[in-house]
Amino acid sequence: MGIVEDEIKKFESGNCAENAVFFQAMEEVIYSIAPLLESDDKYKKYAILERLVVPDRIIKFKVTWMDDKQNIKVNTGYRVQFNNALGPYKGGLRFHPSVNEGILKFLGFEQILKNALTGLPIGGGKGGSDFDPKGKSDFEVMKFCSAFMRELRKYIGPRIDVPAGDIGVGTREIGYLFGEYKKITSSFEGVLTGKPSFFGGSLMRPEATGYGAVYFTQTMLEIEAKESLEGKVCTVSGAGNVALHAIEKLQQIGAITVTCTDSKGTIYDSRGVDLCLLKEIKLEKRASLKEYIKTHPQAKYIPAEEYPEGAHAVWDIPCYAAFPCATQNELNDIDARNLIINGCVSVTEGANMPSTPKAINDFLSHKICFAPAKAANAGGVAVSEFEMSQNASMSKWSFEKVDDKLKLTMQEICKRVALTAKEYGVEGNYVDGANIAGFKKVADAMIAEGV
Ligand code: NDP
Ligand code: 2IT
Repeated sequence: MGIVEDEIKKFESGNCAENAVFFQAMEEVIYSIAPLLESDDKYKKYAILERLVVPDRIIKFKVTWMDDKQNIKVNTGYRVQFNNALGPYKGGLRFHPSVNEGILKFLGFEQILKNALTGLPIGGGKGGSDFDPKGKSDFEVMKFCSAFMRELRKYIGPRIDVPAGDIGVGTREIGYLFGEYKKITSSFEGVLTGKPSFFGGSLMRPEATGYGAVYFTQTMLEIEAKESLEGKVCTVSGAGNVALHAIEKLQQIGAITVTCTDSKGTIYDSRGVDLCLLKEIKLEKRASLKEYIKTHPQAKYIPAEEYPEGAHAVWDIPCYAAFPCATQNELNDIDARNLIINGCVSVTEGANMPSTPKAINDFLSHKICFAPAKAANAGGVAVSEFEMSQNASMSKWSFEKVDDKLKLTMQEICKRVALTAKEYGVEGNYVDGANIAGFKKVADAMIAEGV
């Protein structure tokens, strides 16, 4: 039995349906780092893998709140404090009805290696709730956030654990969470990132993940001697924080972005999507993408259920570069084949683990430039760390300063990942490069810190 099978077997007993996405994330890392484990027995000696795949702690709590009709509601809240070898636990909060321990373990595990790749002093964690902000009034969201923070605040702190946003948690939610923390503790401190910029939030945090994914892609295409994104057709999935800002940056550099999606359907606008309208629909009205065609009848709206089972309309539209920016496993092997047949050259994961393992294998075997999430979407957490820095020194950086630092960080991550892949004999494989580079950094810290 090879080292990969040996390692995977150790964890098999925990592989239940709820943990499927966590195992998917973990198996990918084990496959990638096998050459490292084989070449240096210190990782085995210090049982790094066994220690890395088990969170330091999982906090689970009840959240009771009252809706606008005075009905009492109960949700479950979580914080997975995964690993703090490199710095305080750091990672987002997700509010979505699908949230469970398995999803948060997958996200927390990815976050450890992602944060390591940034080169900044941050560990990995993730949290959230099965609360669904969709269709709730501002007051209901506020009441939920207050109740959530009344429990969460016992476990977090600027040097302990610093949550931020993710799906369903944006500037509005972080504002309410921060307000409650401050009321309880009387302490105005950087305990959350992604705060509104007029009270402690970093400029450019909302833009950071999407912009960062584009900066990463530009560097990757340069390293791989491919044509740049200027003037090229791009497809993007999602219509939330990451997707909208990826579209924004792509438009700024002269690419033509023709799609976006939400959970109900896809917009295809061959003239390039109207970003102002999208922001109005998704950020202000919090409505369905279907509204887009009222203003732009030339565009197509494809409802999710009308597309053949097993494939996604957005990945069947010819493009030079694709940016999956919605959610996990939204791009499968059928989608990958459609992209490849249609001449796609580059795929960048703005979302966390949007491509299935089979899709990734197809991309790699067809020499598509493939930028994995933990490297390509690290711009969000990097600017979160910049926000922690600003809060700790009571300072405020300009938009230009943050943007310059973000660009540099993404370029450095990309180069390090490419170099690591080359060093380990898998040149051009950014998946292995990212996993090896991230793992090494955390593992070496764990060894140096003792058991
Ligand atoms: P948002 O909540 O702002 O937007 C999420 C988007 O994805 C929405 O358009 C939503 O559609 C769609 N979506 C969510 N779940 C599903 C689903 N099950 N099926 C289809 N579509 C879905 O989240 P973000 O933009 O912040 O996050 C998107 C991805 O990026 C996630 O994977 C997140 O983990 C990752 N990420 C986010 C970072 C950040 O800084 N925010 C940083 C790094 C990664 P609808 O509106 O219909 O719900
Ligand atoms: O997945 C992610 O990197 C995030 N949701 C952002 C985490 C953060 O702490 O900014």
